Amino acid sequence: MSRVVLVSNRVMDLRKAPQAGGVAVALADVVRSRSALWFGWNGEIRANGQPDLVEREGRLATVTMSEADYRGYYLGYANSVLWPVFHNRLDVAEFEAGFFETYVDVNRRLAASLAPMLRADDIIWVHDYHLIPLAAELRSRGVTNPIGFYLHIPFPSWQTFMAIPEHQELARALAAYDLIGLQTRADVANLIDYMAKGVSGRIVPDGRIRLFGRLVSIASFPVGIDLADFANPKRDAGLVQARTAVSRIIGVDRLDYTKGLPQKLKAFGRFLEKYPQYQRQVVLTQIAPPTRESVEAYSGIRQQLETLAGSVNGRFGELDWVPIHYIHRSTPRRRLAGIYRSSRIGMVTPLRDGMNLVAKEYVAAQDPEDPGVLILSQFAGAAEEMGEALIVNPYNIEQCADAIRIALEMSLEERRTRYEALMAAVRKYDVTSWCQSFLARLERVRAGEDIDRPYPVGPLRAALDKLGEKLDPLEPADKPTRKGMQLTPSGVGGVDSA
Ligand code: GDG
Repeated sequence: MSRVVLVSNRVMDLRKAPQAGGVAVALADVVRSRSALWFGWNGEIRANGQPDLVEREGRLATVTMSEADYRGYYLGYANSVLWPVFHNRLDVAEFEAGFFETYVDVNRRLAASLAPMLRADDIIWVHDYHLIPLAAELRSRGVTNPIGFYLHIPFPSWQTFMAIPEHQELARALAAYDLIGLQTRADVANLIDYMAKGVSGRIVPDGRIRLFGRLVSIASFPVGIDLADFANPKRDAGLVQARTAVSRIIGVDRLDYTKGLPQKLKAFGRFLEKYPQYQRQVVLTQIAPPTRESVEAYSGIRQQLETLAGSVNGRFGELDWVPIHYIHRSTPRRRLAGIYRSSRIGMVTPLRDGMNLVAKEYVAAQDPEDPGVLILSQFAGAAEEMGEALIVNPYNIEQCADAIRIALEMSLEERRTRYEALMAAVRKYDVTSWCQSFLARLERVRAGEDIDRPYPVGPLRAALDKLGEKLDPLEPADKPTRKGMQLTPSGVGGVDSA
Protein backbone atom coordinates (compact mmCIF):
# COMPACT_ATOMS: atom_id res chain seq x y z
CA MET A 1 0.00 0.00 0.00
CA SER A 2 1.36 3.42 -0.93
CA ARG A 3 1.93 6.21 1.57
CA VAL A 4 -0.92 8.70 1.91
CA VAL A 5 -0.06 12.35 2.38
CA LEU A 6 -2.87 14.25 4.09
CA VAL A 7 -2.93 18.00 3.76
CA SER A 8 -5.34 20.12 5.78
CA ASN A 9 -5.40 23.66 7.02
CA ARG A 10 -4.96 22.49 10.62
CA VAL A 11 -2.82 19.59 11.73
CA MET A 12 -3.70 18.32 15.20
CA ASP A 13 -1.44 16.83 17.80
CA LEU A 14 -2.28 13.11 17.52
CA ARG A 15 -2.90 12.92 21.27
CA LYS A 16 -5.34 15.84 21.21
CA ALA A 17 -7.24 14.96 18.01
CA PRO A 18 -9.70 12.58 19.73
CA GLN A 19 -10.96 15.43 21.94
CA ALA A 20 -11.27 17.79 18.99
CA GLY A 21 -13.95 15.66 17.39
CA GLY A 22 -15.19 15.89 13.82
CA VAL A 23 -12.88 15.03 10.99
CA ALA A 24 -9.67 15.58 12.98
CA VAL A 25 -10.35 12.22 14.62
CA ALA A 26 -10.59 10.51 11.24
CA LEU A 27 -7.43 12.06 9.85
CA ALA A 28 -5.51 11.19 13.01
CA ASP A 29 -6.74 7.59 12.63
CA VAL A 30 -5.49 7.44 9.05
CA VAL A 31 -2.10 8.72 10.18
CA ARG A 32 -1.91 6.10 12.94
CA SER A 33 -3.14 3.14 10.93
CA ARG A 34 -1.11 3.19 7.71
CA SER A 35 1.97 4.67 6.11
CA ALA A 36 1.14 8.38 6.17
CA LEU A 37 2.30 11.95 6.49
CA TRP A 38 0.00 14.78 7.72
CA PHE A 39 1.02 18.26 6.58
CA GLY A 40 -0.45 21.67 7.38
CA TRP A 41 -0.58 24.59 9.80
CA ASN A 42 -0.06 23.83 13.52
CA GLY A 43 -2.38 26.68 14.59
CA GLU A 44 0.41 28.99 15.79
CA ILE A 45 0.67 32.59 14.67
CA ARG A 46 4.20 33.96 15.10
CA ALA A 47 5.69 37.31 14.18
CA ASN A 48 8.18 35.49 11.95
CA GLY A 49 5.86 32.56 11.13
CA GLN A 50 6.16 31.19 7.60
CA PRO A 51 4.34 28.47 5.71
CA ASP A 52 7.69 27.50 4.20
CA LEU A 53 9.52 26.56 7.42
CA VAL A 54 8.56 23.00 8.20
CA GLU A 55 8.80 21.31 11.59
CA ARG A 56 8.81 17.50 11.42
CA GLU A 57 7.65 15.33 14.28
CA GLY A 58 7.15 11.70 13.36
CA ARG A 59 4.36 11.52 10.81
CA LEU A 60 3.40 15.18 11.23
CA ALA A 61 4.94 18.03 9.27
CA THR A 62 3.71 21.46 10.34
CA VAL A 63 4.26 25.13 9.61
CA THR A 64 3.46 28.31 11.53
CA MET A 65 1.91 31.40 10.03
CA SER A 66 2.52 35.13 10.23
CA GLU A 67 -0.22 37.52 11.34
CA ALA A 68 -0.47 38.91 7.78
CA ASP A 69 -0.81 35.45 6.22
CA TYR A 70 -3.39 34.45 8.81
CA ARG A 71 -5.43 37.58 8.09
CA GLY A 72 -5.32 37.34 4.30
CA TYR A 73 -5.46 33.56 3.82
CA TYR A 74 -7.44 32.16 6.77
CA LEU A 75 -9.64 34.94 8.14
CA GLY A 76 -9.67 36.65 4.75
CA TYR A 77 -10.17 34.65 1.58
CA ALA A 78 -11.04 31.30 3.19
CA ASN A 79 -13.48 32.54 5.81
CA SER A 80 -14.66 35.91 4.51
CA VAL A 81 -15.10 34.92 0.85
CA LEU A 82 -15.24 31.16 0.26
CA TRP A 83 -17.08 30.13 3.45
CA PRO A 84 -19.95 32.63 3.01
CA VAL A 85 -20.30 32.12 -0.76
CA PHE A 86 -20.28 28.32 -0.51
CA HIS A 87 -23.03 28.66 2.14
CA ASN A 88 -25.14 30.96 -0.09
CA ARG A 89 -24.29 34.12 1.88
CA LEU A 90 -23.12 36.46 -0.88
CA ASP A 91 -24.36 39.34 1.28
CA VAL A 92 -21.58 38.90 3.86
CA ALA A 93 -18.75 37.98 1.47
CA GLU A 94 -15.88 40.52 1.40
CA PHE A 95 -14.94 40.44 -2.26
CA GLU A 96 -13.14 43.75 -2.45
CA ALA A 97 -10.70 43.21 0.36
CA GLY A 98 -7.88 41.88 -1.88
CA PHE A 99 -7.42 38.62 0.03
CA PHE A 100 -7.01 36.39 -3.04
CA GLU A 101 -3.32 37.14 -3.60
CA THR A 102 -2.40 36.13 -0.04
CA TYR A 103 -4.56 33.01 -0.34
CA VAL A 104 -2.73 31.87 -3.47
CA ASP A 105 0.64 32.93 -2.07
CA VAL A 106 0.19 30.88 1.12
CA ASN A 107 -0.87 27.86 -0.97
CA ARG A 108 2.17 28.36 -3.19
CA ARG A 109 4.51 28.41 -0.21
CA LEU A 110 2.80 25.40 1.36
CA ALA A 111 3.28 23.52 -1.94
CA ALA A 112 6.94 24.56 -2.05
CA SER A 113 7.41 23.14 1.47
CA LEU A 114 5.53 19.93 0.75
CA ALA A 115 6.99 19.07 -2.68
CA PRO A 116 10.48 18.02 -1.43
CA MET A 117 8.89 15.66 1.13
CA LEU A 118 6.91 13.73 -1.49
CA ARG A 119 7.84 10.25 -2.75
CA ALA A 120 7.13 8.94 -6.21
CA ASP A 121 4.43 6.49 -5.07
CA ASP A 122 2.59 8.76 -2.60
CA ILE A 123 -1.07 9.53 -3.01
CA ILE A 124 -2.05 12.98 -1.79
CA TRP A 125 -5.37 13.88 -0.12
CA VAL A 126 -6.03 17.61 0.28
CA HIS A 127 -8.82 18.82 2.57
CA ASP A 128 -11.18 21.72 2.24
CA TYR A 129 -11.66 25.20 0.84
CA HIS A 130 -8.53 26.70 2.39
CA LEU A 131 -6.37 24.68 0.01
CA ILE A 132 -8.06 24.71 -3.41
CA PRO A 133 -4.93 26.01 -5.24
CA LEU A 134 -2.56 23.50 -3.63
CA ALA A 135 -2.63 20.84 -6.37
CA ALA A 136 -2.01 23.38 -9.14
CA GLU A 137 0.94 24.72 -7.19
CA LEU A 138 2.30 21.20 -6.69
CA ARG A 139 1.81 20.40 -10.40
CA SER A 140 3.77 23.52 -11.34
CA ARG A 141 6.64 22.04 -9.31
CA GLY A 142 6.52 18.85 -11.36
CA VAL A 143 4.43 16.71 -8.97
CA THR A 144 2.59 14.06 -10.99
CA ASN A 145 1.25 11.92 -8.09
CA PRO A 146 -2.50 11.30 -7.84
CA ILE A 147 -4.01 14.20 -5.89
CA GLY A 148 -7.51 14.12 -4.44
CA PHE A 149 -9.47 17.01 -2.95
CA TYR A 150 -12.30 16.77 -0.45
CA LEU A 151 -14.65 19.68 0.14
CA HIS A 152 -16.25 19.52 3.59
CA ILE A 153 -18.67 22.37 2.92
CA PRO A 154 -21.43 22.53 0.29
CA PHE A 155 -20.79 23.51 -3.32
CA PRO A 156 -23.22 26.32 -4.24
CA SER A 157 -25.30 26.76 -7.37
CA TRP A 158 -23.38 27.81 -10.47
CA GLN A 159 -24.72 31.38 -10.44
CA THR A 160 -23.64 31.84 -6.84
CA PHE A 161 -20.16 30.43 -7.47
CA MET A 162 -19.73 32.69 -10.50
CA ALA A 163 -20.19 35.73 -8.25
CA ILE A 164 -16.67 35.11 -6.94
CA PRO A 165 -14.48 37.43 -9.01
CA GLU A 166 -11.76 34.76 -9.17
CA HIS A 167 -14.07 31.83 -9.99
CA GLN A 168 -12.15 30.96 -13.16
CA GLU A 169 -8.85 30.80 -11.28
CA LEU A 170 -10.51 28.54 -8.70
CA ALA A 171 -11.92 26.30 -11.46
CA ARG A 172 -8.50 26.04 -13.09
CA ALA A 173 -7.07 25.11 -9.69
CA LEU A 174 -9.74 22.43 -9.20
CA ALA A 175 -8.85 20.95 -12.58
CA ALA A 176 -5.36 20.14 -11.26
CA TYR A 177 -6.87 17.41 -9.01
CA ASP A 178 -7.53 13.88 -10.22
CA LEU A 179 -10.45 13.29 -7.89
CA ILE A 180 -12.81 15.78 -6.24
CA GLY A 181 -14.93 14.44 -3.39
CA LEU A 182 -18.05 16.20 -2.16
CA GLN A 183 -20.48 15.52 0.65
CA THR A 184 -23.69 14.92 -1.34
CA ARG A 185 -25.04 14.10 -4.77
CA ALA A 186 -26.57 17.59 -4.83
CA ASP A 187 -23.09 19.10 -4.41
CA VAL A 188 -21.77 16.90 -7.23
CA ALA A 189 -24.58 18.14 -9.48
CA ASN A 190 -23.84 21.77 -8.55
CA LEU A 191 -20.12 21.45 -9.27
CA ILE A 192 -20.62 19.69 -12.60
CA ASP A 193 -23.28 22.22 -13.50
CA TYR A 194 -20.86 25.08 -12.80
CA MET A 195 -18.06 23.42 -14.73
CA ALA A 196 -20.34 23.04 -17.75
CA LYS A 197 -21.93 26.47 -17.68
CA GLY A 198 -19.18 28.55 -16.12
CA VAL A 199 -15.98 27.21 -17.68
CA SER A 200 -17.01 24.93 -20.59
CA GLY A 201 -16.27 21.62 -18.92
CA ARG A 202 -17.38 18.48 -20.73
CA ILE A 203 -18.26 15.06 -19.50
CA VAL A 204 -16.50 12.16 -21.24
CA PRO A 205 -18.07 8.72 -21.58
CA ASP A 206 -16.28 7.23 -18.57
CA GLY A 207 -18.00 9.82 -16.36
CA ARG A 208 -15.01 12.11 -15.78
CA ILE A 209 -15.00 15.82 -16.59
CA ARG A 210 -12.63 17.29 -19.11
CA LEU A 211 -11.63 20.71 -17.86
CA PHE A 212 -8.74 22.93 -18.90
CA GLY A 213 -7.15 19.96 -20.70
CA ARG A 214 -7.28 17.58 -17.72
CA LEU A 215 -9.65 14.78 -16.75
CA VAL A 216 -11.14 15.00 -13.27
CA SER A 217 -13.37 12.52 -11.43
CA ILE A 218 -16.09 13.99 -9.24
CA ALA A 219 -18.08 11.92 -6.76
CA SER A 220 -19.88 12.14 -3.44
CA PHE A 221 -18.37 10.58 -0.31
CA PRO A 222 -20.70 11.45 2.60
CA VAL A 223 -18.63 12.00 5.72
CA GLY A 224 -19.54 10.04 8.85
CA ILE A 225 -18.68 9.56 12.50
CA ASP A 226 -16.97 6.91 14.58
CA LEU A 227 -19.94 5.14 16.11
CA ALA A 228 -17.84 3.73 18.93
CA ASP A 229 -17.42 7.28 20.31
CA PHE A 230 -21.17 7.58 20.87
CA ALA A 231 -22.46 4.06 21.52
CA ASN A 232 -23.82 3.09 24.96
CA PRO A 233 -23.28 6.34 26.82
CA LYS A 234 -24.78 6.96 30.26
CA ARG A 235 -27.50 9.60 30.43
CA ASP A 236 -25.84 12.76 31.71
CA ALA A 237 -27.40 13.17 35.14
CA GLY A 238 -25.87 16.62 35.56
CA LEU A 239 -27.98 17.82 32.70
CA VAL A 240 -31.38 16.73 33.84
CA GLN A 241 -33.22 19.55 35.60
CA ALA A 242 -34.71 19.04 39.05
CA ARG A 243 -38.10 18.18 37.53
CA THR A 244 -37.53 14.81 35.93
CA ALA A 245 -40.56 15.25 33.69
CA VAL A 246 -38.79 18.00 31.77
CA SER A 247 -37.87 17.02 28.21
CA ARG A 248 -34.67 18.42 26.77
CA ILE A 249 -34.08 19.63 23.23
CA ILE A 250 -30.36 19.69 22.47
CA GLY A 251 -28.47 21.83 19.97
CA VAL A 252 -24.68 21.66 19.52
CA ASP A 253 -23.35 24.06 16.90
CA ARG A 254 -20.32 26.33 16.54
CA LEU A 255 -21.62 29.89 16.84
CA ASP A 256 -21.68 30.36 13.08
CA TYR A 257 -24.20 32.34 11.03
CA THR A 258 -24.77 29.27 8.85
CA LYS A 259 -26.08 27.15 11.72
CA GLY A 260 -29.52 28.77 11.95
CA LEU A 261 -29.30 29.52 15.66
CA PRO A 262 -31.49 32.67 15.79
CA GLN A 263 -34.18 30.83 13.82
CA LYS A 264 -33.95 27.87 16.23
CA LEU A 265 -34.42 30.08 19.28
CA LYS A 266 -37.32 31.88 17.61
CA ALA A 267 -38.95 28.55 16.74
CA PHE A 268 -38.64 27.40 20.34
CA GLY A 269 -40.19 30.67 21.56
CA ARG A 270 -43.03 30.25 19.08
CA PHE A 271 -43.55 26.65 20.24
CA LEU A 272 -43.95 27.80 23.86
CA GLU A 273 -46.37 30.48 22.76
CA LYS A 274 -48.42 28.25 20.47
CA TYR A 275 -48.52 25.21 22.75
CA PRO A 276 -48.63 26.67 26.28
CA GLN A 277 -49.37 23.24 27.75
CA TYR A 278 -45.67 22.52 27.22
CA GLN A 279 -44.46 25.46 29.28
CA ARG A 280 -42.41 24.16 32.25
CA GLN A 281 -42.23 20.78 30.46
CA VAL A 282 -39.45 21.41 27.94
CA VAL A 283 -36.04 23.12 27.86
CA LEU A 284 -33.76 23.96 24.96
CA THR A 285 -30.06 23.50 25.75
CA GLN A 286 -27.98 25.19 23.09
CA ILE A 287 -24.22 24.63 23.25
CA ALA A 288 -22.61 27.16 20.93
CA PRO A 289 -18.83 27.42 21.32
CA PRO A 290 -17.19 30.56 19.88
CA THR A 291 -15.63 30.43 16.43
CA ARG A 292 -13.79 32.86 14.07
CA GLU A 293 -14.67 35.81 16.27
CA SER A 294 -12.34 38.18 14.46
CA VAL A 295 -14.20 37.75 11.15
CA GLU A 296 -16.51 40.74 10.66
CA ALA A 297 -19.58 38.68 9.72
CA TYR A 298 -19.51 36.88 13.09
CA SER A 299 -19.55 40.03 15.20
CA GLY A 300 -23.32 40.40 15.53
CA ILE A 301 -24.40 36.79 15.96
CA ARG A 302 -23.36 36.41 19.61
CA GLN A 303 -25.26 39.48 20.70
CA GLN A 304 -28.26 38.52 18.60
CA LEU A 305 -28.42 35.11 20.24
CA GLU A 306 -27.99 36.43 23.77
CA THR A 307 -30.78 38.93 23.17
CA LEU A 308 -33.07 36.26 21.78
CA ALA A 309 -32.36 33.79 24.62
CA GLY A 310 -32.89 36.58 27.15
CA SER A 311 -36.17 37.59 25.58
CA VAL A 312 -37.61 34.02 25.51
CA ASN A 313 -36.41 33.38 29.08
CA GLY A 314 -37.76 36.72 30.27
CA ARG A 315 -41.12 36.14 28.65
CA PHE A 316 -41.74 32.51 29.64
CA GLY A 317 -39.29 31.67 32.45
CA GLU A 318 -40.30 30.90 36.04
CA LEU A 319 -38.31 30.78 39.25
CA ASP A 320 -37.91 27.01 38.85
CA TRP A 321 -37.81 26.78 35.04
CA VAL A 322 -35.45 28.46 32.59
CA PRO A 323 -36.62 27.61 29.04
CA ILE A 324 -33.33 28.21 27.18
CA HIS A 325 -29.94 27.15 28.50
CA TYR A 326 -27.45 28.91 26.29
CA ILE A 327 -23.81 27.88 26.75
CA HIS A 328 -21.24 29.92 24.84
CA ARG A 329 -18.31 27.66 25.68
CA SER A 330 -16.93 24.41 24.35
CA THR A 331 -18.13 21.30 26.19
CA PRO A 332 -15.69 18.42 26.74
CA ARG A 333 -16.17 15.81 24.04
CA ARG A 334 -16.46 12.97 26.58
CA ARG A 335 -19.70 14.55 27.86
CA LEU A 336 -21.40 14.97 24.49
CA ALA A 337 -22.69 11.40 24.11
CA GLY A 338 -24.40 11.51 27.52
CA ILE A 339 -25.91 14.89 26.74
CA TYR A 340 -27.32 13.65 23.44
CA ARG A 341 -28.76 10.54 25.08
CA SER A 342 -30.40 12.61 27.84
CA SER A 343 -32.19 14.72 25.26
CA ARG A 344 -35.60 13.86 23.91
CA ILE A 345 -35.03 15.90 20.75
CA GLY A 346 -31.89 16.69 18.74
CA MET A 347 -32.47 19.95 16.88
CA VAL A 348 -30.07 20.37 13.97
CA THR A 349 -31.38 23.20 11.83
CA PRO A 350 -28.57 24.88 9.86
CA LEU A 351 -29.48 27.25 7.03
CA ARG A 352 -26.83 25.44 4.99
CA ASP A 353 -24.32 22.75 5.96
CA GLY A 354 -21.98 20.43 4.07
CA MET A 355 -23.01 17.40 6.12
CA ASN A 356 -23.46 18.11 9.85
CA LEU A 357 -21.90 15.50 12.09
CA VAL A 358 -23.96 16.50 15.14
CA ALA A 359 -27.05 14.98 13.47
CA LYS A 360 -25.22 11.64 13.21
CA GLU A 361 -23.73 11.89 16.70
CA TYR A 362 -27.19 12.51 18.20
CA VAL A 363 -28.67 9.44 16.53
CA ALA A 364 -25.70 7.21 17.39
CA ALA A 365 -25.99 8.11 21.09
CA GLN A 366 -29.68 7.21 21.46
CA ASP A 367 -31.03 4.37 23.57
CA PRO A 368 -32.42 1.89 20.99
CA GLU A 369 -35.24 0.98 23.40
CA ASP A 370 -36.35 4.57 23.96
CA PRO A 371 -34.77 6.76 21.27
CA GLY A 372 -35.18 10.50 20.91
CA VAL A 373 -36.26 12.29 17.74
CA LEU A 374 -34.00 14.15 15.33
CA ILE A 375 -35.33 17.39 13.81
CA LEU A 376 -33.13 18.08 10.79
CA SER A 377 -32.86 20.94 8.33
CA GLN A 378 -33.52 20.10 4.71
CA PHE A 379 -30.44 22.23 3.93
CA ALA A 380 -27.96 20.05 5.85
CA GLY A 381 -26.10 17.57 3.64
CA ALA A 382 -27.11 14.92 6.20
CA ALA A 383 -30.73 15.23 5.03
CA GLU A 384 -29.80 13.36 1.83
CA GLU A 385 -29.15 10.18 3.85
CA MET A 386 -31.33 10.83 6.91
CA GLY A 387 -34.81 11.17 5.46
CA GLU A 388 -36.35 9.44 8.49
CA ALA A 389 -35.65 12.48 10.64
CA LEU A 390 -38.34 15.16 10.96
CA ILE A 391 -37.14 17.23 8.03
CA VAL A 392 -37.86 20.95 8.32
CA ASN A 393 -37.18 24.22 6.56
CA PRO A 394 -35.25 26.21 9.19
CA TYR A 395 -36.57 29.51 7.80
CA ASN A 396 -40.13 28.33 8.46
CA ILE A 397 -40.47 29.16 12.16
CA GLU A 398 -44.05 27.91 12.31
CA GLN A 399 -43.11 24.53 10.83
CA CYS A 400 -40.14 24.15 13.21
CA ALA A 401 -42.35 24.99 16.21
CA ASP A 402 -44.83 22.34 15.07
CA ALA A 403 -42.03 19.81 14.55
CA ILE A 404 -41.07 20.19 18.23
CA ARG A 405 -44.61 19.31 19.25
CA ILE A 406 -44.77 16.37 16.83
CA ALA A 407 -41.45 15.06 18.18
CA LEU A 408 -42.64 15.32 21.78
CA GLU A 409 -45.87 13.48 21.00
CA MET A 410 -44.40 10.80 18.76
CA SER A 411 -45.22 7.23 19.80
CA LEU A 412 -42.47 4.93 20.99
CA GLU A 413 -43.13 2.66 18.02
CA GLU A 414 -42.63 5.45 15.49
CA ARG A 415 -39.55 6.73 17.30
CA ARG A 416 -38.00 3.26 17.14
CA THR A 417 -38.85 2.78 13.47
CA ARG A 418 -37.31 6.10 12.55
CA TYR A 419 -34.29 5.51 14.79
CA GLU A 420 -33.55 2.16 13.18
CA ALA A 421 -33.61 3.62 9.68
CA LEU A 422 -31.44 6.55 10.77
CA MET A 423 -28.97 4.26 12.52
CA ALA A 424 -28.67 2.16 9.37
CA ALA A 425 -27.67 5.31 7.48
CA VAL A 426 -25.20 6.41 10.17
CA ARG A 427 -23.63 2.92 10.17
CA LYS A 428 -23.47 2.69 6.37
CA TYR A 429 -21.38 5.84 5.94
CA ASP A 430 -19.21 5.89 9.05
CA VAL A 431 -15.90 7.68 9.19
CA THR A 432 -13.91 4.56 8.33
CA SER A 433 -15.88 3.82 5.18
CA TRP A 434 -15.61 7.49 4.21
CA CYS A 435 -11.80 7.42 4.42
CA GLN A 436 -11.49 4.02 2.82
CA SER A 437 -13.76 4.75 -0.10
CA PHE A 438 -12.03 8.03 -0.94
CA LEU A 439 -8.54 6.55 -0.67
CA ALA A 440 -9.53 3.43 -2.63
CA ARG A 441 -10.80 5.65 -5.43
CA LEU A 442 -7.57 7.64 -5.40
CA GLU A 443 -5.57 4.39 -5.60
CA ARG A 444 -7.66 3.51 -8.66
CA VAL A 445 -6.60 6.80 -10.22
CA ARG A 446 -2.98 5.77 -9.81
CA ALA A 447 -3.70 2.37 -11.35
CA GLY A 448 -5.47 4.06 -14.28
CA GLU A 449 -8.69 2.28 -13.34
CA ASP A 450 -10.79 5.22 -12.24
CA ILE A 451 -13.50 4.69 -14.77
CA ASP A 452 -17.13 4.65 -13.76
CA ARG A 453 -18.85 3.92 -17.04
CA PRO A 454 -22.17 5.34 -15.83
CA TYR A 455 -23.70 5.14 -19.30
CA PRO A 456 -24.40 2.04 -21.33
CA VAL A 457 -22.51 3.02 -24.48
CA GLY A 458 -25.21 1.76 -26.92
CA PRO A 459 -28.03 4.11 -25.84
CA LEU A 460 -25.51 6.91 -25.38
CA ARG A 461 -24.26 6.52 -28.94
CA ALA A 462 -27.86 6.49 -30.23
CA ALA A 463 -28.68 9.67 -28.29
CA LEU A 464 -25.59 11.43 -29.56
CA ASP A 465 -26.24 10.29 -33.15
CA LYS A 466 -29.68 11.86 -32.90
CA LEU A 467 -28.07 15.13 -31.86
CA GLY A 468 -25.38 14.90 -34.54
CA GLU A 469 -22.67 14.72 -31.84
CA LYS A 470 -19.73 12.34 -31.72
CA LEU A 471 -18.76 10.27 -28.74
CA ASP A 472 -15.64 11.76 -27.19
CA PRO A 473 -13.08 8.96 -27.05
CA LEU A 474 -10.94 8.77 -23.93
CA GLU A 475 -7.96 10.83 -24.92
CA PRO A 476 -4.91 11.52 -22.83
CA ALA A 477 -5.51 14.72 -20.90
CA ASP A 478 -2.74 16.66 -22.63
CA LYS A 479 -4.05 16.13 -26.19
CA PRO A 480 -6.10 18.95 -27.73
CA THR A 481 -9.70 18.72 -26.58
CA ARG A 482 -12.30 17.44 -29.01
CA LYS A 483 -15.88 18.38 -28.67
CA GLY A 484 -17.32 16.11 -25.98
CA MET A 485 -20.79 15.56 -24.67
CA GLN A 486 -22.52 18.63 -23.33
CA LEU A 487 -23.36 18.37 -19.65
CA THR A 488 -26.91 18.36 -18.50
CA PRO A 489 -27.90 20.78 -15.75
CA SER A 490 -27.91 17.98 -13.20
CA GLY A 491 -24.48 16.86 -14.31
CA VAL A 492 -24.73 13.22 -15.15
CA GLY A 493 -26.73 10.82 -17.15
CA GLY A 494 -28.16 12.82 -19.98
CA VAL A 495 -27.43 14.57 -23.21
CA ASP A 496 -28.18 18.18 -23.85
CA SER A 497 -27.93 19.75 -27.26
CA ALA A 498 -27.47 23.29 -25.91
C1 GDG B 1 -17.52 21.12 8.71
C2 GDG B 1 -18.75 21.34 7.81
C3 GDG B 1 -19.21 18.88 7.93
C4 GDG B 1 -19.33 21.18 18.40
N1 GDG B 1 -19.41 21.86 19.56
C5 GDG B 1 -18.63 21.22 20.44
C6 GDG B 1 -18.06 20.13 19.80
N2 GDG B 1 -18.51 20.11 18.55
C7 GDG B 1 -18.16 19.08 17.56
C8 GDG B 1 -19.37 18.25 17.19
C9 GDG B 1 -18.97 17.74 15.81
C10 GDG B 1 -18.11 18.87 15.28
O1 GDG B 1 -17.69 19.66 16.38
C11 GDG B 1 -18.92 19.80 14.37
O2 GDG B 1 -19.10 19.19 13.14
P1 GDG B 1 -20.24 19.66 12.12
O3 GDG B 1 -20.27 18.65 11.04
O4 GDG B 1 -21.51 19.75 12.86
O5 GDG B 1 -19.88 21.12 11.63
P2 GDG B 1 -18.57 22.00 11.18
O6 GDG B 1 -17.69 22.27 12.33
O7 GDG B 1 -19.14 23.20 10.53
O8 GDG B 1 -17.78 21.08 10.13
C12 GDG B 1 -19.80 20.28 8.13
C13 GDG B 1 -17.91 18.74 8.70
O9 GDG B 1 -17.00 19.81 8.38
C14 GDG B 1 -17.23 17.41 8.39
O10 GDG B 1 -16.99 17.23 7.02
O11 GDG B 1 -20.13 17.93 8.43
O12 GDG B 1 -20.92 20.44 7.27
O13 GDG B 1 -19.28 22.65 8.00
O14 GDG B 1 -18.16 16.58 15.90
O15 GDG B 1 -19.57 17.24 18.15
N3 GDG B 1 -17.21 19.28 20.40
C15 GDG B 1 -16.91 19.52 21.70
N4 GDG B 1 -17.42 20.58 22.38
C16 GDG B 1 -18.29 21.45 21.80
O16 GDG B 1 -18.75 22.40 22.45
N5 GDG B 1 -16.07 18.71 22.33
